Amino acid sequence: MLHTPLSARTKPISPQSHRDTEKNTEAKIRLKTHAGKLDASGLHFGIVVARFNEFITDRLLRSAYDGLLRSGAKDQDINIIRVPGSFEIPSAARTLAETGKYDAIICLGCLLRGDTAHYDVIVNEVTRGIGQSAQETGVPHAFGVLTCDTLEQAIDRAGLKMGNKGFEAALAAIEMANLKKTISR
Ligand code: DLZ
Repeated sequence: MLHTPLSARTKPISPQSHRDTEKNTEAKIRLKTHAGKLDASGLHFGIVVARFNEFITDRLLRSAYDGLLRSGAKDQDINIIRVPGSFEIPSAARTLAETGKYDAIICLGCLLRGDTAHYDVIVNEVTRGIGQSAQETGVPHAFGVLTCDTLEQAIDRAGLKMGNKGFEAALAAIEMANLKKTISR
């Protein structure tokens, strides 16, 4: 059987038509892409915040709260639940999520390696617990639990050199709450 050479089968593509195809592809991808808006108006949030390392978690809380209000959330639509330490965050987050009253839960805590025996085990447990609560309840949970080696690193992430992870968690919660509404329609 005779084979047609590849060069004879394929038409050469001009650079212009190649650029057009690329532009079309980009436009199509843009049309098909969904991302949650950063608009918190009409949404309800639960914030679960650990008291342990309160010097840090208070800063995370203030910034998360500020992020929600600046994005249009109403004061009365935000509930704050305090728990003793990060270890208690997942169970409280789950209880809140299961009420069905919240569009997203924001989890805030600070685990310091120096302070915590079995640090890695606790970090894994808190992370797994928050993820599991999110997946099993279907309510977005934002992870604002700092896991740091030193207090200095935690301070940097609670408003100093590395921004504020509480604020970032609030924005993630807003985005995911809106995304859930968009993609579950
Ligand atoms: C006990 C403890 C220790 C040693 N370190 C921390 C920490 O660095 N960050 C934190 O959020 N919590 C810590 N805790 C408290 C535990 O999370 C938990 O509250 C207690 O073990 C009671 O269950």
